[in-house]
Parts: sequence; C-alpha cells; structure tokens
Amino acid sequence: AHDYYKYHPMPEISNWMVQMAKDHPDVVSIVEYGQTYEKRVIKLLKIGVNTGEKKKAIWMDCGIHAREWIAPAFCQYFVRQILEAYKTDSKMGEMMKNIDFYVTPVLNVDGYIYSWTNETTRLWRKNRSPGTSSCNCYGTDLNRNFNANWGTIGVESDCCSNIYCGTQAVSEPEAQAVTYFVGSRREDFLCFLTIHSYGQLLLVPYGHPNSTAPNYKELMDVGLAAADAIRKVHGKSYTVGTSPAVLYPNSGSSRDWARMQGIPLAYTFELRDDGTFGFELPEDQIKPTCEEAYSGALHIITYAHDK
Ligand code: ING
Ligand code: ZN
Repeated sequence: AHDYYKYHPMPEISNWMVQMAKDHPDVVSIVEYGQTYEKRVIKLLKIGVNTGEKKKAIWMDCGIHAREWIAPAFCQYFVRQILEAYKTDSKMGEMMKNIDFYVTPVLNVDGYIYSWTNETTRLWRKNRSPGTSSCNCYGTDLNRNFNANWGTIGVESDCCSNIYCGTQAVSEPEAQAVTYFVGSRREDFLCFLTIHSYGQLLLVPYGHPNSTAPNYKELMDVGLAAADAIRKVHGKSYTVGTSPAVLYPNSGSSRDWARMQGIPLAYTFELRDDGTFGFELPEDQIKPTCEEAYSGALHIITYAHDK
C-alpha cells in the first residue's frame, strides 16, 4: 500500500495517481493539462461526484517549487482524506456533489525529478528550462512567472538567481498549463490553494505592496480562522497576511494571478517548519504537518462552498 508518511519520487506519485483513479472510478479521473520544458506530462486528479450538472471547483497545486517535498506529500494526503471522508462525513459528501476538486500533486515535474537526482541537486527550486544565449544557468522561478505585475518587484532578471522571473510573463510551459487550465474555467473556481514550504504562513493576495485585494478583509478573516483550525491540531502557529506584510513583496505569483482572474479565495500555504529543518523536513513530520494543513485547507474550502 502507498505510504503517505514517506516522500515519493515522481514515478511512484504517477503510479499512485493511476491507482487512485482505478480504485475510485466513479469519483476520480486523471486530467493531463500541460507539458513541462522537458516534455513530461503535467497532470491532476479531478475528484467529485458526477452529477451531470455544471459544478463549482476548487484548485490545489503542490510542488511548484522542486525542493519543497512536503507539498506533494500534502496533496497526496489531501486526496486520500477527502476520498475517505466523503463516504462517512455528510458535509464532505455534500461538497463532493457540488464541487470538483482539481489537485495537481506535482506541478514542477522536471524540477521535482531533478531534486531527487542526488545530494547536490536536492535543494533545486526552479523549473529546468535553460537560460538565454547571454546567460548560462538553468531554471525560471515558476512562482515569479505568472501574469500578475510580472517582473516588477521581488524578482531577479539574472537567470542564475533562484527568483529569476523568466524572459516574459508566462514564458514557462508549466505556468502556461495552469494559466490556460484555470483561466479557461475561472468562473467555476471558488478557491485557489497553492502549497509551498516552509515558514508556517498563510499568504493572501497581493504580493505587490501597491495593490489590495477587494475582499482583503474576507481573505484575512477566513485565513485567520484557518490558522486557528491549524493550531488546534498540533499547536503550531501559522502567520496570516500578505507577503509584503509578513516577509517581503513579490510579483508574478500564481496566487496573485488567480485573484486577478476573479477567483475570490486565493491562498499560498507555507507548510512546516519554522526553519529548523527547512526544505529537508524529516519524514516523521509528514503526518502531523498534513493533519494540521488539512484542517486549515478544509476550513477555507468549507467556507468557499457554504458562502
Ligand atoms: N515561498 C513563496 C515564494 O514564491 C513567498 C511565497 C513570497 C513567501 C514572498 C514570502 C514572500 O517565494 C516559497 N517558500 O517558495
Ligand atoms: Zn515555494
């Protein structure tokens, strides 16, 4: 059986996706919605009861940054939990009827595989597209490449930087895949959750210091309530706010792009820890991290559904 409390290399995650679709053919299907720079398929699990009606949707992506291994582990846990809960829990049963969950366990597939190659590449962050003729490094930061005040703040134009924003907005195929898939159904999405590590934060739009989300208060109220839900599970504190308020500003994030598309509840989760282990979170923390983050995510999703 799949061990949810270990980190898995990409082929095991792909096999797990196939198995989930096989085990739950009535509610789970695999959707291939893009290609990476190195021509690998980007895929998600679509989870929901097929009612024949047009449904609302929830977006969750994990692994946009290669080294943040706890994020794909959380997406796998999340999928298992909602599939278990929907059989026994009437609220989840109701949500599965009204909503389709679109969950991408690993968005930056090339980068994730690269981070599994050996110890020297373990902390790779970006995708694997080569630089331009005038720059010899690999990789664009996908969370600086979206069309949201692209290239204006909290980025680098040096392609060797870990926060290199790319040659232009949405230059990267991985960012294109999300932009096209979500953008073409933007009215359906109630909620956009993008999962990172580390820092124990819930970030709300916008990363740009000069713009404020029209529903900033709602985003903060729901985020603070989600942080309370997280704290109740294992006592961990998550800080809620915009990235300029909490740390530093940035542009071109997928969360800001999603909010600009009109998706009201857009959040970045920064999972454990506080920096003790950082990206190399020990496997014995996968379970508690997923348990608390599930509680926070479920709070936001339930709010989005009931609203
Ligand atoms: N953090 C995100 C990043 O793209 C972020 C989100 C942005 C956090 C700005 C704080 C400030 O950098 C990680 N860990 O990737
Ligand atoms: Zn990240």
